[in-house]
Amino acid sequence: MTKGKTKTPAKAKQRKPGIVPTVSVGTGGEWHQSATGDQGGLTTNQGLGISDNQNSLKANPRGATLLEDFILREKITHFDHERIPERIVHARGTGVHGFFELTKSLGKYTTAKVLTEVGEQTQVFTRISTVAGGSGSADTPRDVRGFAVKFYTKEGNWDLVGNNVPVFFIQDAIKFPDLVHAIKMEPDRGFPQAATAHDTFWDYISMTPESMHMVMWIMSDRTLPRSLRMIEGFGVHSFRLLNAAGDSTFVKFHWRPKLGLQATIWDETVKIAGADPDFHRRDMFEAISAGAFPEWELAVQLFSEDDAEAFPFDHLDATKLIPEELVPLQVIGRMVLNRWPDNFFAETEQVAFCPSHIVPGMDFSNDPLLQGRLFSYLDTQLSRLGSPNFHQIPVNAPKCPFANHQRDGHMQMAQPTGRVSYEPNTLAPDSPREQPVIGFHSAAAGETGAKGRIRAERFADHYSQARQFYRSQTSFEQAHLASALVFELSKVEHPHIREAMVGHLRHIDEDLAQRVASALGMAELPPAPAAAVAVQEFAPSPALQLIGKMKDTLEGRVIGLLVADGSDPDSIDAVTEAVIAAGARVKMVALNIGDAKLADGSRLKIDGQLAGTPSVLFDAVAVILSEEAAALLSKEAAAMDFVRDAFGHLKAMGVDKGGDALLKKAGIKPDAGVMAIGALERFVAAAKTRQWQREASVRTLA
Ligand code: HDE
Repeated sequence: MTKGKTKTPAKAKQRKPGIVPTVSVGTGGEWHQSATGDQGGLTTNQGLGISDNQNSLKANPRGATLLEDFILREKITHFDHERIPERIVHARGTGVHGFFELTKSLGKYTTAKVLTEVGEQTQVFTRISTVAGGSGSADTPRDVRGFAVKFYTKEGNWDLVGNNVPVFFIQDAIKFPDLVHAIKMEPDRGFPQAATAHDTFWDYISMTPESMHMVMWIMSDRTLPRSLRMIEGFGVHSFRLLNAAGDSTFVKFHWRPKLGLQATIWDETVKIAGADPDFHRRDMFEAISAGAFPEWELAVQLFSEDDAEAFPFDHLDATKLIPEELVPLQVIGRMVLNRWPDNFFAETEQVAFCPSHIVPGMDFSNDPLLQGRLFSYLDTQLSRLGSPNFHQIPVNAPKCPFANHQRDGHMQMAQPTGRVSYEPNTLAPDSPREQPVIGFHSAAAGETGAKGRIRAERFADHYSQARQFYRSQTSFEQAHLASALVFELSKVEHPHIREAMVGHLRHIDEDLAQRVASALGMAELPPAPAAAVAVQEFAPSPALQLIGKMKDTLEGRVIGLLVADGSDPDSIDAVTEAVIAAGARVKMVALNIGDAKLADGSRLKIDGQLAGTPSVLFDAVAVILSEEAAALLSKEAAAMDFVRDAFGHLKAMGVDKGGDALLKKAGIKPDAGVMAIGALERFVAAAKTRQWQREASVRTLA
């Protein structure tokens, strides 16, 4: 038998020892050897060879450090300035390179080559982020995920800067600073970090009825992704496509993960934050290193101005979505992420996305949120990256030629030649000129009506799609959503805020309001606020479920095997083989790291020590133990937690006799999701999903 079949992630690309990269100024990120130091030697930023990198210059062996030590000062000064301002939102992110391949031409609707040249591969850089927390916060708070893709097209960079939720909190950009201030740490106390469960957030939301649809999404399991590889992405706003005749069609963009959607259970999420704050980043890193490249389909919803008129909502309102049942999705391509950045700071931190980066054949809609974003991103990059030349940073630079007469500024890396820096000119016939035919054109959209600080009338319906979302969910998802509201509102100190929120819920669904009110200990339902317009009854949309979008696969999943000295090698082998054949990875967990000595005397490599490798890190578990080991582990709190949590988090569990004994000690009453290790097919099938029916037996949900 083969032991320890765990696929160890391939070693990340490493530079040869001894070849020390030095500066990269003006070289587009290529490293080169020092000019004056020894070959491959350490130098200052001026190329001066460094003779001693361990001792600063002292007046005598026990004397003061001298101000003269310019080498020490250069090194410390550079270090002191290593951080740049983090993003005010979306500070915590994971970035990966890859490509986009078009599979269906949209030539009828657009001239954009990235959407018309079937088979063409366009390089991309994708950054997936949380919104609320700082750059050092954990990966797994309840939060929307940003989903930003930079396409380096032949016609310039196109940034599709979306989220993993198709709607947003507000309808107008002027509200964004207030919304973000309300979400972030409260300014007097500096907490909570990366959490909406506090007074200022819910105070603001309770005063903002347009947020109610988004509230349904963020309280659903969509904001607890199992992996960044298992989330959808949405462009959120309507954009326009323009064809050669100048005709315009509205478009919404959707990313759909090949691995399907998968979420964690709230209690599990909380524990993951402690067990591995980098859970999502590590998962992506390991997947890329192992060659398991995540993939998404790009799909579009296309519709005309007339179609839009007939919708029972306004598509320019970012708190609304267009149900897939109303305008079906057309898959037009795929994105594969296949290369981890060489350097986190240079690429993931310095990448600058701007929704204003579009290419000829595309245009914006009048969505007032999008219109504000068109200003905000360029502005924020200027303060974050400190210079109008941020487009020269390799990760931001277009991969097609680009040229204009913009000059100078902080950190100018290019060295333009010649005496002409203006257009038109007669002095430099080869200098860049306007491109009237293939250059960017805006849609010739007519604008009428009086100027004013106005909200379109049809934006006033705040509850209909919130109701549609809630009523489209399975009963399990509804219970999670109701319980999430209870958790969040229970952290709110001011009763009037809780009551105002429950009042809003009454417009969405009386039963939901009642469930939340009861769990919050309210004697009676608070009054509902006046709604601006009557709530419309929309047909349920199953596409809004997360459970409905899970896939029947084990790919991308990790199964944990709890083993010990004396475990049965054949059982370990059988589970490992079945699980790997189904596309998952396996990790061995034992009381101690190193090797376990199995019943036949062979040795098995252990991947994780029990105390640091709880079952929350796995999608399903198998417990394979000798009876002596089971007795020993029953005195080990981490082992008890391992099985109790796996059970409580609705995971499939495979057990042998010893495993079964451990479960008994832990007080677990086995159900259909707990099976003898021999029932491999059943185990693999159950590991693909959660044991939803078990939930009522392990948790009181609202
Ligand atoms: Fe952003 N948003 N946003 N946003 N956003 C930023 O730009 C802003 C909104 C989104 O991985 C900032 O570079 C305004 C919606 C993503 O680097 C900033 C408004 C959607 C990222 C900014 C919105 C997004 C950002 C902060 C309301 C989904 C991370 C740092 C009008 C469609 C990109 C930065 C990355 C980042 C402004 C609302 C997505 C401040 C004013 C809606 C994925 O410019």
